[in-house]
Amino acid sequence: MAIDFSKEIDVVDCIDYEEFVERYMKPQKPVKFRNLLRDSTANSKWSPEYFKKELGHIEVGVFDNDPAYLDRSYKQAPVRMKFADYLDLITSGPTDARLHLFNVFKHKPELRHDFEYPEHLVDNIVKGFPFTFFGGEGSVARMHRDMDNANVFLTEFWGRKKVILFGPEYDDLLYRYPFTTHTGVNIEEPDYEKYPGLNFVKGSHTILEKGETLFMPCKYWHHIRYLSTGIGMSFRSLGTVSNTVDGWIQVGLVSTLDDTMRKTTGNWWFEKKTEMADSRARRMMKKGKSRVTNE
Ligand SMILES: O=C(O)CCC(=O)C(=O)O
Repeated sequence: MAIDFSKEIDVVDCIDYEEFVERYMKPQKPVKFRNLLRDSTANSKWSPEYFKKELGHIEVGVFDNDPAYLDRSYKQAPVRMKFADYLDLITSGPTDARLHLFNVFKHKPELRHDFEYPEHLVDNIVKGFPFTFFGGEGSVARMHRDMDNANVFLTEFWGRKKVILFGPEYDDLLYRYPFTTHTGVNIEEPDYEKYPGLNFVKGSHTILEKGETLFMPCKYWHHIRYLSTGIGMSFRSLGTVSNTVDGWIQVGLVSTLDDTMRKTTGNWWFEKKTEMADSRARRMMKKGKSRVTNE
C-alpha cells in the first residue's frame, strides 16, 4: 500500500446555492470552481509587475522550504526584504521563496475593490481576513490545515499550482505534531519507514489554474506546490460553532503555548511532540481505523 492522492477533485463551471450547499458545503467535500472569481478585476490586474509598481517599496517576510525546520512557526518569516526585490526573485527563475498569509490589503486597502465576495453562494463569509500568497516556481506550502478551522476559498490570480488535499480524519496518520496544525511528513517523497501510517492515507488533488477557486472545507489538510510564479488569495467562511470555537482556542491559546515552548525548550519540545505524533499514528493503525476513506 502507499499514500494515494490520485483522485481528482470535482470541478464545476456554474453551480447554484442549493446545489453547492447540498453537494459540497454540507458534506464538507472539496470542489474547484472554474468561474467563481474569474471575472474579477484582480484576475486581470494582479501581476508581479503591478505589485512591484504599486507596493515595491514595502518590506515583506519571506518563508522557504528548508527541511531543517520541520516545526517552524508560520508566524515568523526567516528573511525580510523589499517587496520589489522579492518579486524580482520569484520572476527570475525557480525559487522556494514564499509569502504566506500576506495581508496586502493593509498596505493598499483599495485592493479590496478588485474582487467581490460570492455571497450568492457562500454563507457566513468572514470579510475582514482575505490573505494573499506569493511564491516562486517550485516553492511549497508545507502540509498543514488552517488553524482557525474555517472553510477556505483559495483563488489563483497569477500562475498555477498543484494542490493536494486530505480530510481531517487523517490527522493522526499524517503525524500532526500535537499543539500545531502541521506535520513534518513530505507527501511528495513519503518515508514509509519513518511514517508507516502514510500507507493508509487517501486524498485528492487538482491543478489550480489562473482564475480558478478551490473550496477547502474546514480542517482539510493541504500541500501546495507552485508550478510557476504564483499569486493567490483566500477568503474564509465560518464552519460549525464547535469548529469555530476550537479554531479560536488553537489560534489564541494553543499556538501561543506551542511557540513559547519551542522558544524556551527548543529540541526537547520538538522531540516530545514527535514521540506523541508517532504513538498516535501507531494507535490509529492498531485500531484498524487506518482504512477510512475520504470518499
Ligand atoms: O497558496 C498558498 O501558497 C498557500 C495557501 C494556503 O496554505 C491556505 O490558503 O491556507
